[in-house]
Order: sequence, then C-alpha cells, then structure tokens
Amino acid sequence: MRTQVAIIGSGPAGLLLGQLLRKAGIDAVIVERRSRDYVLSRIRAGVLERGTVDLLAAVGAGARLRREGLVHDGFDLLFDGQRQRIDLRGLTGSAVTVYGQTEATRDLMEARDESGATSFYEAENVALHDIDGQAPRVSFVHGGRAHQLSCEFIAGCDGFHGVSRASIPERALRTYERLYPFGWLGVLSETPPVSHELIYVNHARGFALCSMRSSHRSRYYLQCPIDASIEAWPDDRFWDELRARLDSETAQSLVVGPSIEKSIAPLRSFVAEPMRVGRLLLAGDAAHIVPPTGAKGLNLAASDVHYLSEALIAHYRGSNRELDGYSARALARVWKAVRFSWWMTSLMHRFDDDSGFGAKMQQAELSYLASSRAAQTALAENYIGLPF
Ligand code: RFL
Ligand code: PHB
Repeated sequence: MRTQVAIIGSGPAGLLLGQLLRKAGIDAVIVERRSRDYVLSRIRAGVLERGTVDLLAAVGAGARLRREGLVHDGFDLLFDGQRQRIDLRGLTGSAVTVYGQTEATRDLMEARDESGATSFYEAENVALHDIDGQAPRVSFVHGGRAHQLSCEFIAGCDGFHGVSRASIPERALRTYERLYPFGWLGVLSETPPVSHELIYVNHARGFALCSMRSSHRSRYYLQCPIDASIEAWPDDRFWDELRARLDSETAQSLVVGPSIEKSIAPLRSFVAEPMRVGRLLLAGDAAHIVPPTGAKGLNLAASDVHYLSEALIAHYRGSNRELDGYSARALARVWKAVRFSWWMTSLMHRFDDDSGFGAKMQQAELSYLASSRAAQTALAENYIGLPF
C-alpha cells in the first residue's frame, strides 16, 4: 500500500489531521491500535477553545458541536469557602465550549467515513521504518495479515504511550518532565450539573472540579493520592468527599447518582523536543502532556495539527520552509500551555508542604486574583486559548 501521509493513531490529533489534509487533496491513511469503540469509550477532555471549535467546523465536523456544545462565558474559582467568578467573556471578549472529547472524536470519525478515506483499526505490531530516509514505511498486522504502508511522511499522533516517539533514537530527542505527587479521580454521572459553569476548587482536603457534558450529565474530579485505587472509592465515598470540598450552598444543591464511569489519571507535564525528526512529525500527546487542570491537552493537539497541516500543504505546493519550522512553531505555543497548566495545577492542589509556605503562597495568589482585574485577565486569556 502507498499513501502520502501515514497517520499513527486515531485520537483527536490523528483524525483532525486526516480531515485537514483531505480538504487540501492530500491522501492519508490512519493506523490505530485499538478498536473504534475502545477509542470512543475513553472519557477525557471536556473544554474546547474557540480555535479548536473553528478547526472542527472547518473540516465539516462542527454541526452537532454547534447544536449541542455548551458555550461557557466564565467559570468559578472556589477558595476560602467563597466563589470567585472569572468572567472569560468580559475579560477577553471570548468564551470556551463544553463538548466531550468522545463526541468530537465521533464527529471526526463520521466525517472521515463520509470522505471514504482508509483507516485500519485494531492494527497490531505497528512499527515505523526508515524515518530518516526519503521513503519511510509503516508495518503492521491487520486481521491476521501483514501489511506494509509506504509513504512520504509519518505523522505520529499516537498519544503518550505510542510507538512514534519511541521510534526516535534517544540521542535525537531532549525530554522535559515534571510528575505531580497526586492524581485525579474522575466520575461521570447521569445527573444535572451542580452549577451552570465549571467550579475549580482549592480546599484543605484537596482540589476538586465540577464539570459537565450536558444539562443532564456531570463530570466531577477529586485530587487523590497517586497510588489510590478505584476499589477504594465506591460512589458514596466519592460524593461525600466532593461535598466536603464544596461550600455549603453548592454542597446542598449537589445531585448525586450512580457513576457511569470512574477512572484515575496521574498528572504530569512532559515535552519532547524537537517535534520533527526526519520524516516523522509528532503531534498532540505523542509529543507533550499537560496536567488537565488548565484544560489544554486536546486543544494543544488541535493547534499542533493545524501547524502540521499547513506545513504539509506548503510542502506539496513546493515550499519546505514551513516543514522546517514546524517544530519551533508548535513548541512555542506548547510551552506556554505547559506553563499555564503547571501554574494552575500549583495554584489549586494540595501539596505535601510541612512548612506551610506553599499554602500561604496559594492564598496570597488567590487573594490577588480576586482583587486584580489584570491577574484575572492573564488567567482568562490563557484559559480561552492563546491564538494560533
Ligand atoms: P490520544 O487521544 O491519546 O490518541 C492517541 C491514539 O493513538 C493510539 N495508539 C496507537 N495507534 C497505533 N499504534 C500504536 N502503537 C499506538 N499507540 C497508541 C491510541 O489508541 C489512541 O487512540 O492523543 P491525541 O490525539 O494527541 O489527543 C490528546 C488528548 O486526548 C488529550 O490531550 C486530552 O484528553 C487531555 N485532557 C484534556 N484536554 C483538554 O484540552 N481539555 C480538557 O478538559 C481535558 N481534560 C484530559 C482531560 C485528559 C485526561 N486524562 C485521562 C489524562 C481530563 C483527563 C482526566
Ligand atoms: C472535563 O470536563 O473533563 C474537564 C474540564 C476542565 C478541565 C479538565 C477536565 O480543566
């Protein structure tokens, strides 16, 4: 088999790239390790920046998002028992859209099906070859048969644990990492959200987040120990702990119900540089991870893929300048989101801090945020997403 761009991974990065290339008449084949249903069963991001929404619309995957996405003009920070609203619209003139990653992925898959493009799901033993040469290849086993996919470029969109970054010789990459000493325990429930906007909670018992997927479906998170197990968190314990981290008015209006999904995610910041090695181009979680506190991961995947599609389109029109500049251009935006996610994580979580100095810094910063429009504007402009 032969294609112009072999895309590894059918998450948001791979699917969006496939559609952007298709629109420009560039052929791309997707090779994904998991089944479609498995990819759609992962409950992850919920907040889309304006730029991400625009990209989805531009590739014909925006109709349902326009109908069902919830436009949020602000969110609350809850600390010291008080809610401080961050007026995204008033501070920046823009907003974010709450729409599940699962739904965006489904819309992209449907758009891809309609375009008749080739995808291989449940591909085994995916391996990359000759990424340094002029004629890279991807080999894999599908339905018991061995396949070779010859291509001109490989787009590594296979997430943090994928094969793409792992195929790059160690000496060609520099990585930067910070692990946080806690995780997020997430619950999805068929209950109305406790508030019409998101609430990020700084509490002595730990961070909490009240989010949603729709007017009847809620998503809640609790900061938990890094080694916590799901079994130790039956629903009742989760709801009791969440209530304990909310102010009394919010706690009283919390509607609880059986969890329909429950999972624990570790928190980490990670960046691999450069994002291009030979004819392999990394995008999304394959190149970088941010803690979910700033709601940036999926949105970074979208901005990477926007830059990458522009670079590949320019290449096929005869200019290589954009491909040569891809890594630097993408990383400039990535590092700003890494900084913001790290800052918001540091501001809102409980850290082991014997001296109490860290907690005092959080209180001072939160109190400054509450009193300064300039500080709120800096938070808001990062949250709605820096331009790309
Ligand atoms: P994905 O979604 O991980 O997709 C990668 C795909 O590659 C496949 N794959 C392989 N395919 C072939 N061969 C191999 N060897 C392969 N290895 C892996 C995988 O099966 C998968 O289908 O990466 P992508 O496309 O870069 O997208 C990134 C986003 O998924 C991620 O950044 C976000 O989910 C992060 N995130 C959030 N981002 C936001 O922008 N806003 C949010 O509100 C937000 N909330 C979150 C989040 C992530 C979370 N977790 C679980 C870490 C909340 C949570 C709890
Ligand atoms: C979510 O709804 O899953 C969500 C929202 C905001 C975040 C992280 C996750 O910062």
